[in-house]
Amino acid sequence: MKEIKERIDKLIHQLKLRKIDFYLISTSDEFLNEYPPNYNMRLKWLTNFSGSNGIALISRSNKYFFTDGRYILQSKKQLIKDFKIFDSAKVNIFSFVLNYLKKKQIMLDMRCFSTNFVKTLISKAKENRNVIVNDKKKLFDNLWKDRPKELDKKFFMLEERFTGQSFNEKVNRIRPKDKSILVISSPESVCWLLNIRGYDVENTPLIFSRLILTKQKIELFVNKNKVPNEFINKYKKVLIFDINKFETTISKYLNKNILVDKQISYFFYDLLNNNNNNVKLIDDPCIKLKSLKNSVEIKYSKQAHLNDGIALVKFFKWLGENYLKKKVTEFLAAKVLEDFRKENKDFFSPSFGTISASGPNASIIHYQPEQNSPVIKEDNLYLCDSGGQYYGGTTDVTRTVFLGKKKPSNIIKELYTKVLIGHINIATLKFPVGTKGFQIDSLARYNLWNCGLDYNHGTGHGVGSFLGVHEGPQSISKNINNTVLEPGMILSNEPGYYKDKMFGIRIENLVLVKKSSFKGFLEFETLSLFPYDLNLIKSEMLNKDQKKFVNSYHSKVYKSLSPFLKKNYNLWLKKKTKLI
Ligand SMILES: [Mn+2]
Repeated sequence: MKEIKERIDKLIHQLKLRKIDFYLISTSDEFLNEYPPNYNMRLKWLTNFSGSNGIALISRSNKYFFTDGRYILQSKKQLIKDFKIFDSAKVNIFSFVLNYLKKKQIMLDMRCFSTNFVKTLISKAKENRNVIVNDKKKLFDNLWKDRPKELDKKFFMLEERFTGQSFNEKVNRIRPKDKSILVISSPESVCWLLNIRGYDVENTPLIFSRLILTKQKIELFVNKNKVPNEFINKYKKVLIFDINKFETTISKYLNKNILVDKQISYFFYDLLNNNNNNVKLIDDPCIKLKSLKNSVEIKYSKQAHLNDGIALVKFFKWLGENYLKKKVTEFLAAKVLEDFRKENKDFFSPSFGTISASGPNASIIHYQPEQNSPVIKEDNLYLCDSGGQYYGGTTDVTRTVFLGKKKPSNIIKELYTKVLIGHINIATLKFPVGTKGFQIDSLARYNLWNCGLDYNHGTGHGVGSFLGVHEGPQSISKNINNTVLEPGMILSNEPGYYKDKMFGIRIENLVLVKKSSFKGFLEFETLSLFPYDLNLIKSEMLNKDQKKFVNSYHSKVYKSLSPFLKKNYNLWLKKKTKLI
């Protein structure tokens, strides 16, 4: 912690020299991804906060931190005591600046914040004559002396048998038909569009890149050392530039019609918005298209879920048999699970850092065990939220199990069953075409709400095809999101319940939106394949249809996985999927 204090003090010293009151810094980098690489984890380096969503606002006398419900407990643990922490659902950075700051100079690196963010911040700041200043001279980056280096590992091309759509087809769907210039700033969109994947981010096969598309030209901006010869030979129409040329290229545009995605960093938007250009902020057209999985992507997603189910059976059987005999730490459990996933030849990497949490640690929604993590304890709940990137598909699955010789308490069983009912409400729902995710979110919370309980995270997020484990535009959440749920979208279904410092329960499957047999209605097909914990289900709380769902899901799990498992695993799985 001494190191952290010194870093913050150095930053404050620099602010003083420049007569700046506050420095604003967040978890995102210039590519605005949820998970930046270690060499861009500025907030973590400065504050020790390792979560995926946080904003710090730092002055000589005050330190504020904003994060969402998933990370409140974690930030309290990781940050130095001087920070005052806010749940951004209640006080976010914008309302804070508006209500609590007056005539302050606030500096931030405008490369690392979206256009929307900076525009909103500037407008809120103005009201009390606060001024937003760009960290042009990289004051912050200059403080970070021992910054890790970027790796130059070559990217690779995904064959059409995995993507179901060629790069040409995709480009033709979004390319401007007139003289406009379309600027795609999101690396995820570029990877989807070009059917390429790489190694720039841990757990997501991303390549840091940008793309410019006109009626005639396709210009790719990427670290040239990462481009394989195969790509140069096959994609002859793509002009390749070094990623550093992006800034100079767009700053040269003059009198152009430019379409650019809303999510571009403010710094680049500002460059475009010069020289008499007509800049229109649009929804990145790739985002919607990539959310609608084609039949090939669905096929590979199902294959990935089958692979994943096999690994989960091996893992949970191993865990049940070993946690008493050996000292199994949360960290070791995560490692063993990863090793079982690795047995599959199509496994690429985990899809995020495994949340392997025993007892009270599971109440930290995005807890990640470190090497010195505690041993998994007996007669406790154990929560494991993990996923895999497989060639062609991405998975994300959570199971909460009771480990112990005693029986779980009645109250734990009741809470687990309430969470399960919410999960089943989503899994079995039929809903009219045109329904948006936020309109069904309360169905997952209904049983908890009626007891005055809730969970502090969304019910469902979109999931990519061998790409981001969190992707838009769809979601199931309390937050209003006007994206309509459409056939082909994949989402998570993950209600939970958490008791601070005591335990955590979450049940998560991925679901695919598809047409229902009722005309004009849609429904979900559950993709994940692993049983719920029968020891934790209070079956008298389930109605006939809910019991039927559990039984038919469990029989599907057994039927799907058993042909690929040896006899001892099947005996175990049979017990775990017996009728209730
Ligand atoms: Mn999830």
